[in-house]
Amino acid sequence: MTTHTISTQPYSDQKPGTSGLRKRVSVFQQSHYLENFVQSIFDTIAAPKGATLALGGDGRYYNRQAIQIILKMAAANGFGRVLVGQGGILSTPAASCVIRKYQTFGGIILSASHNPGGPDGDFGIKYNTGNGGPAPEKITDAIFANSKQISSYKIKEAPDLPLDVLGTFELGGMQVEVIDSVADYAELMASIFDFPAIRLLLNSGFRMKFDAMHAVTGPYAREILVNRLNAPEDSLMNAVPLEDFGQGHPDPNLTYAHELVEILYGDNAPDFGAASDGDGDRNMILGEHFFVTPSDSLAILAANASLVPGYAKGIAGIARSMPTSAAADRVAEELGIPCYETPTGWKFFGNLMDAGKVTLCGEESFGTGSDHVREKDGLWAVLFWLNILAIKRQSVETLLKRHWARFGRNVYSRHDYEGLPTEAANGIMQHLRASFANLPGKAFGSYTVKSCDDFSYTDPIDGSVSTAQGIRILFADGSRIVFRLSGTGTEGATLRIYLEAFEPDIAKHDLDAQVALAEMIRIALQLSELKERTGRDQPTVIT
Ligand code: G16
Repeated sequence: MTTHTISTQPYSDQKPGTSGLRKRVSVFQQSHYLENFVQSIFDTIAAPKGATLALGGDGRYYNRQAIQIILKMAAANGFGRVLVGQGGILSTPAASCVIRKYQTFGGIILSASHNPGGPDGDFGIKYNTGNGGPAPEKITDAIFANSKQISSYKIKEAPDLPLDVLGTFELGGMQVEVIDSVADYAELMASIFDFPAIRLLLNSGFRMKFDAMHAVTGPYAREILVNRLNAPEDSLMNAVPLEDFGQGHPDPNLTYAHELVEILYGDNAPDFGAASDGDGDRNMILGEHFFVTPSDSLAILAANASLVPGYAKGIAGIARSMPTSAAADRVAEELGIPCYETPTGWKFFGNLMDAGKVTLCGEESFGTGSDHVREKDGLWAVLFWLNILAIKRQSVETLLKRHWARFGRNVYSRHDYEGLPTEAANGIMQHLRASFANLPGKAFGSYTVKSCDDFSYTDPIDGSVSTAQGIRILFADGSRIVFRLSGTGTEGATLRIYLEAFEPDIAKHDLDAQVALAEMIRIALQLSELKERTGRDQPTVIT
């Protein structure tokens, strides 16, 4: 098979964001666009000849075409073997599992996560290193640098491979192994959780609904929840993956997973509800008429980890992203283990996990996970919750209320303003930075500013420094407001406002978060001049 070296021109916009390169499908369909980025990855990682790569995606529109192109480029660039998920499918945590289990050199994951799909939707690509985790910034920066000076890429001339059939194929001297997308992951879950206890729970009148949102977790949930744990088939909804996610927005939150939310808040609601996103790494947890914030979810998992066989020996530490509430910190303190605060992005947890410093990690953006892989993991979180409920036999609400009674409640909410003009959003951040000098000591209603900064992080393992990771306004009573621009959107800018107040008083734990945080919400709007600068004062999404 002939290897072609194709001349190309660089694109200037291939800078990976919070999690890889995410763009509209039409952007990826531009001539050589995908190829340029893939070649930039290969040039950056300089894998030894004959190395093994893992490859798979969330099955969204353009996944199949992209997989075929990447296979031909991998062969032309000297890879010896590629493990590819059947039909080109691997959820993000399953890809991380495959990379680790088969010790591949690294992996390429095709996903724009929770962003909508289809011809008018988004596509994405990212590289994960041999530990199974997203490439750290020094690699993504180098990929971007290479993408700006690329002049050619290499590709084999070969027919497309039949990826729906399990088996091994040859592509220009490279082996392509089409593997079962679900089996390795399901085995890993069975090795961590108390499946017999969960099976008993699911067969004792406990009712659950899992919403796969027409995305990648459908087959994983069917194999694990229905086939292995005997959950009734109607425990699953939207479990057949579609290239356009049924034209939905596969983001498991109160706004976009409204179908599930209506069931859990409706009459005769099930005991437990959960949803996962486009690529299976996010999760939302609901009880009967009850929403668990992702920050609280991390704290609950940490506090109850000893009930899960895989963590029964104890957890080494916890890490959370900076905007995530400090609920987990309180648990860590009681357990006598460290709690690390990192910038937003799962890639920042990798070093801590590799060094054995943390076992559980979590983010307010509906991500929780552990060192079983190096990605956040939606179904893992669902199984963790089921394992806890199977042992404790309490409702989700009771579990939370008892947790708050013991640790206090970090009342928390995130307000997203999506689709803002980029200039206006940058203007808000600049304005906030410019007010740092005047804010400390100033009183706003019952809150007084203690300090403010732009969060920066020095990785304790490799010493790398990441600056400008979000603006923090810290108040004297421990409450805080964080302002940050999203790094995963593809249209305009999204401003995220994270609000947190600590409430030790059990009598106030029943208050709705929006009510409890009403004054802070007003302060956030005042400090940011959001309405004056954008004309908006109502968020598009509240979580
Ligand atoms: C990605 C990252 C997460 C991050 C999230 C939100 O999630 O993997 O670590 O917390 O984006 O990022 P932002 O606030 O910049 O939009 P996913 O699920 O999209 O891969």
